[in-house]
Amino acid sequence: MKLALTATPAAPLTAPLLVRGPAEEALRLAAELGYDGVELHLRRPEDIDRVAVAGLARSLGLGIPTLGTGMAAGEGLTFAAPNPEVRRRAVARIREHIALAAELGSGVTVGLVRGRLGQEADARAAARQAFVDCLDECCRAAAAVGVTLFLEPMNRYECDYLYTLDEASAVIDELGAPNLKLLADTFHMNIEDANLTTGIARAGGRLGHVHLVDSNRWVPGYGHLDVRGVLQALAESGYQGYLSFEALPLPDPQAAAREGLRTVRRILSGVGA
Ligand code: LER
Ligand code: MN
Repeated sequence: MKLALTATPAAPLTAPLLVRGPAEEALRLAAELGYDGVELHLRRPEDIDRVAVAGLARSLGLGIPTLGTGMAAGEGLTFAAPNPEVRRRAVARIREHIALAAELGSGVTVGLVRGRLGQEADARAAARQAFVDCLDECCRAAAAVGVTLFLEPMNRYECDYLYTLDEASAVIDELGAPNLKLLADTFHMNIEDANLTTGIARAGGRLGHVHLVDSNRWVPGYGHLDVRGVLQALAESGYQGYLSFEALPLPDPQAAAREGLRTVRRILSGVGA
């Protein structure tokens, strides 16, 4: 398994991301510390100099496993929005990220951008269908340029559907798109999934990306997550992708990036992965 830190040119301090500032600086820090990649969270693709970032990542031997897209939801752009024009703009935004991902060799995350279904039963059903249709359109656009989308279950305090790996797996199976994979975030799983290790085992080959983060949303090693159990389950499921530290920059960004890497590398070697 490979390790990535998370970085953003612009996101609120409360967002669980390690490094803030120009993407090039995050790439240099990742290379210096010994990471394999950097997961970038962008409001829109123009937030970075795509040619410079692609060239620097290549020259440093770093991957960019996925582009985080949640900031679109902060602008009100979501797949489940009742207004079709808003949904069209949400899909257009994700398609911009897909085009960038094709250049960077990365995937694209579908997390907060899926939006909320609301309380009323009929409206919920319509909003869920709108979400599935938008996701299907994005899967087709991504497949045309060889990009994978990662669908991320999230906890009940941040969204109102698709909380567990099982629920997101059902959507993946419903769409049947080979380029739609599951993003398992251990912070959300710790709240919603009844059992992390059996949840990972059931997700199996659908797993495409992992946000490895402790119970308190700090990097692994600072909370009470059974990091070894999770890594063992991932290894047993045959997972070979990235573990991204989508964590709060605490006690400070450098220490979090350094200590998280040290902890997880040590445990990985202990489980033979
Ligand atoms: C996004 O990856 C995520 O985990 C959400 O909770 C957004 O903060
Ligand atoms: Mn996450």
